[in-house]
Amino acid sequence: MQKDSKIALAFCGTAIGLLFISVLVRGSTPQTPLQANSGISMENGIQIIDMTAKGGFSPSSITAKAGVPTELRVATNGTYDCSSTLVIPSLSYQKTLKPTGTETITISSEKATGTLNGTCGMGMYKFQIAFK
Ligand SMILES: [Cu+2]
Repeated sequence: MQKDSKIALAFCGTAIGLLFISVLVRGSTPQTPLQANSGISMENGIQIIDMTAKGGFSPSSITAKAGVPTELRVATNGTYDCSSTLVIPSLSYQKTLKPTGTETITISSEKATGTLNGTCGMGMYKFQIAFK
């Protein structure tokens, strides 16, 4: 039990380190910076929330419109850390995503209310969507 959580910690720690390095590397090349709520758009009346999963979830804090049929699109790109396992308790959703790809999670307008919490497989990386 304790050994497991230590391994998980090391796992997450390594992932955070890699993310840090990738941020540093990315900082040297001009690219569109990720901003809060930059991942929200509307497509044919459906609210699309774009998020990436790699060394955690980005953006990890999102404000979206409530009562709107929503799709959460989680993109992985060479994601081998534990954020490739996505857990959203309120949707009874748990899945290990492909290392590279996009997973679409449908959130009905009834469910698009309040705060939706998600975590990685070990509950260390978190994200939150506040439907307002
Ligand atoms: Cu984790």
